[in-house]
Amino acid sequence: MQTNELLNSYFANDIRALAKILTIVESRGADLEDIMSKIVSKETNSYCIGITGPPGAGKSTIVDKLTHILRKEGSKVGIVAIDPSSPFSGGAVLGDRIRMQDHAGDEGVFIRSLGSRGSHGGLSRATRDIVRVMSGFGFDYIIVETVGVGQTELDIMELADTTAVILVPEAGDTIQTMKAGLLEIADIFVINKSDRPGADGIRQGLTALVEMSGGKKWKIPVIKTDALRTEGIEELYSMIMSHKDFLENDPKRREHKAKIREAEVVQITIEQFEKVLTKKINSRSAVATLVEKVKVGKENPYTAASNILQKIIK
Ligand SMILES: Nc1nc2c(ncn2[C@@H]2O[C@H](COP(=O)(O)OP(=O)(O)OP(=O)(O)O)[C@@H](O)[C@H]2O)c(=O)[nH]1
Ligand SMILES: [Mg+2]
Repeated sequence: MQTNELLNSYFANDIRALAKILTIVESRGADLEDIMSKIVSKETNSYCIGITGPPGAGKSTIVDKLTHILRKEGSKVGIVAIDPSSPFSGGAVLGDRIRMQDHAGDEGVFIRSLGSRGSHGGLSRATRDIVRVMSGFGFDYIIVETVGVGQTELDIMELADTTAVILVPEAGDTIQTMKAGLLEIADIFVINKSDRPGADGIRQGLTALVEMSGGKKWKIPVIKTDALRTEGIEELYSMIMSHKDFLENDPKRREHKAKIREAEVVQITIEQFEKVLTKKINSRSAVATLVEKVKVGKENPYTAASNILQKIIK
């Protein structure tokens, strides 16, 4: 299908066109810039919710239950499940698909899994674009589920408007070692699996952590859930809505968004430059000669690389 045709179908709300565009986004395909620039120039109103936390904390179960509430409110929901440790797109997160089969056949819910393989090392870039493509398609809420509490999540979570960090009663050590990091990421703390012992202790610990950090306009709420039995999910939903209201009135939000856009344009430029450069390296015969020399051991790769760069810049 031609790019234009594909975009027309996408804008006409064809779910297959959406899926195809997402595949191009994941593989950072040739038409990426063209497609993205047309999609991004359309104003949208969608709200991005980040759900992050250690493996098996119950993130997918929470996403599933939240989706039910959002659907009842009449909102359309796009879900992106990211597993950076998975070499296969949609492999390790297959469980998510099964768990969320509940929503199969519901046109108001669209689920996409993303492993590290499809994204060519640019997981946060691919995720950002996937969220854009979903929001251009008209989903009111886009939920991004990501595993772990670390740097990748920080990157990815920058694009979420509201981020909930999901912990479990056994997470005492994680909280101790991750204090500052957790506070930086979380807009809401969730202690899931609160049917198990220790939930109240963790809750006190987290509340103390929030109190100590003090002085912020948004005080991070700490809530308990039992996602399996759908307990506390309504509260989580209402906390997300409170944070959404808070952001709408927060002047700092615009500054924050501006900073993200700034970082983004640099990222995109580098990515495009890399593509141009790769093309040139592969197409020039003078470069090929140099590469050939390296291959047979007549030149070292460092000197060759410097020479290649010189040739291309000229
Ligand atoms: N006891 C209990 N089990 C739960 C709860 N929430 C989820 N689980 C179970 O915990 C397991 C993991 O749940 P998931 O929702 O897949 O967790 P996840 O965080 O998405 O897992 P990964 O994506 O693999 O990191 C499943 O067997 C769930 O049924 C809860 O509140 N209490
Ligand atoms: Mg999951």
